[in-house]
Amino acid sequence: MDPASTTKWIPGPERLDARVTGVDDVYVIGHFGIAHVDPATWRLRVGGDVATPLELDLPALRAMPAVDVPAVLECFGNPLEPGVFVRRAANVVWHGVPVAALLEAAGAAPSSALWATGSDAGVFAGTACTEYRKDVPLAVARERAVVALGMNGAPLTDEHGAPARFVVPGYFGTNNVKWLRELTVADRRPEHLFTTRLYQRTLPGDPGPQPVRDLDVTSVVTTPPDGARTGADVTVTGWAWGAHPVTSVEVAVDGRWRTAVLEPRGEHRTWQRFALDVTLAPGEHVLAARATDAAGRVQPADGARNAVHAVAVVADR
Ligand SMILES: Nc1nc2c(c(=O)[nH]1)N[C@H]1C(S)=C(S)[C@@H](COP(=O)(O)O)O[C@H]1N2
Ligand SMILES: [Mo]
Repeated sequence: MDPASTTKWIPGPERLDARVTGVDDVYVIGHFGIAHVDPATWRLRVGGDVATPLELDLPALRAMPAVDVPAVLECFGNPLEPGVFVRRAANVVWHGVPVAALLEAAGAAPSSALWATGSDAGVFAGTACTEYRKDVPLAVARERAVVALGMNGAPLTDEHGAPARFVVPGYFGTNNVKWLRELTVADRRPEHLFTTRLYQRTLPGDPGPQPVRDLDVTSVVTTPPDGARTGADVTVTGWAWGAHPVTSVEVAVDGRWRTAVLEPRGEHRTWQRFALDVTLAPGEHVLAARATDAAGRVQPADGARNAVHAVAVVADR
């Protein structure tokens, strides 16, 4: 990565045991570093293919009806090494204004795309950018995106995109544009480093490279932590998530897989708790978890960014 880009904090899986990740344990990524936006002069513009372009200041946005949306926030990974699983993930509660209300107020045309533009700019991967920009299908934005003003009951911090941030639950973190300054209704995808060049991949069956949007099926063991000394009786627990509900999680002790207890996902695109009680013989063991989702996707054993997560422990007698 370029020196300007910031990876401030990537907590280990053992820090992710809480259902709602504390703000201090939410990883921080900024391709051009961390922006500092003056909330007094900040405006959100809603434009492009709309009947009435909007320009809202912070009090105006705060005055609109808001919702609380728990959702997984996960980084796709280093866009220059898309096969490497960096395990930057969190589960947070966004507080914000539904994008549908903004589109309604602006009289958005029935177009195909919504562009979200951030206030940060700089050089990444040798390319100068005048903004950070993403695009998502307009229908998806209308269905579930929010302009978030808060995280976990507090206003957004600068690191996480203050004063306002675009959030699409169920999509990879890259789509959740921090320091949001503009939403643009359009009938095409924008040409940009972060839309059509990076954060693309070709999955089996795809006609060509596609933007990374839907979260992969993933699970992570949060207890016991890697390297732990345990007793004989151990509950292996962690979180499983993806764009689709996770329908089963298996836990392996030294390569022998058993079905874990898994909570259903519920209304929001959050992560789901799994747990399995196991009895370990004295000595070293490898504990692993593997999730399957409602679309039939299974975490691969290795060689993928969402490969099975394993921890090594030592059981005392
Ligand atoms: N404006 C802007 N938004 C951005 C980014 C960025 O560099 N600039 N990085 C994206 C990426 S790749 C991720 S994973 C998430 C990280 O959000 P966080 O730092 O709040 O965890 O922000 C996304 N939104
Ligand atoms: Mo990311």
